[in-house]
Amino acid sequence: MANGKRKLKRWISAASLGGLAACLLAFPLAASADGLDVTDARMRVLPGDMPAAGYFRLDNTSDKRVVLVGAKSDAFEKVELHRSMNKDGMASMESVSRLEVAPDEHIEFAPQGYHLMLMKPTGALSAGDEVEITLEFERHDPLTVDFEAVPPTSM
Ligand SMILES: [Cu+2]
Repeated sequence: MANGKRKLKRWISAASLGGLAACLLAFPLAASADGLDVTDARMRVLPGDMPAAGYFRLDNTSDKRVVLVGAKSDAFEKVELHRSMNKDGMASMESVSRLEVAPDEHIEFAPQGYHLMLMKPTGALSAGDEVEITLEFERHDPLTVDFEAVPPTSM
């Protein structure tokens, strides 16, 4: 049931772009809307209640600056934008309130850098699951992306 709904949603978003683009969009775990492309969306899941980390690449193909300001998901009670850093040899992370992407630029959320901190999962997650996460922007419609859950070792 849930799976059927997800497939339908993906079909609709692909169909809205029409023609050849629809074929290209049939690749899983990619989403596009109005000058934004998200690819390689994946999420490292850890056992139990530990937070998961979400990674992806966001391309701004529009001629305007876009600003990522947050994310949310029904699968987690809390989602924050974070950046990992190394201070005096100590690994730490800080939360990021906004992240600008200039036209024709991209940002990469990847291990040791920017990540979505996905806290308090509302249900059990395991590798292979697909979870919808909605990215939120300043002055741009939100974009919902399927993230694939992967084990920590596959990053
Ligand atoms: Cu974090």
